[in-house]
Amino acid sequence: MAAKAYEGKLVAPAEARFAVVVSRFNEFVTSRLLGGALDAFSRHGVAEDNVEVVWSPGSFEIPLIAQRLAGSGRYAAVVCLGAVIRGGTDHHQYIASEAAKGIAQVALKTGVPCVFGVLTCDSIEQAIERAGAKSGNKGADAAVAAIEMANLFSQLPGAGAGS
Ligand code: INI
Repeated sequence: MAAKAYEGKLVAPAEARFAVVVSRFNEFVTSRLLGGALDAFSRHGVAEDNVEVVWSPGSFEIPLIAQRLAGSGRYAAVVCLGAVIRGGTDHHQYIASEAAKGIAQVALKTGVPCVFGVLTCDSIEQAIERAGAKSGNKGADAAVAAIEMANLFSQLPGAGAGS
């Protein structure tokens, strides 16, 4: 028996709009994640007019902004970009875990794919490596995941917001 299978292609549905929420905290890293995400959208044929960028003060605030955007019904997916880097205290752990939990909750609550492109690193070097140096660009990876999810959701039964 050949069961029907669904699989997202790396092709954005026609006229699909994407939102990118990007944290200003550690901007020297996050601006590179944003550059990677915008480049990936462009190289996958998403028109510049169909990508909108919203700056967040820090990664902690990303979920609330993502919720507003996802709830608008305007976007096929929301890409969340930030860089949480370990400091001298455990402050960064609270920020990273709230960002991760919050972004997941927004996706589940709204039904709109919200992609986790928040780096959680022990050092600035690790963050730079993941923002366009030797470990690739996690912003680009997040944009590609958003395209895949938008494509998958355009096929799956039970269309949600933005699809
Ligand atoms: N925000 C980050 O995005 N990354 C960090 O590493 C970070 N650290 O470590 O402090 C950070 N703090 C700011 C935080 O996200 C909030 O903007 C702030 O606490 C105000 O709510």
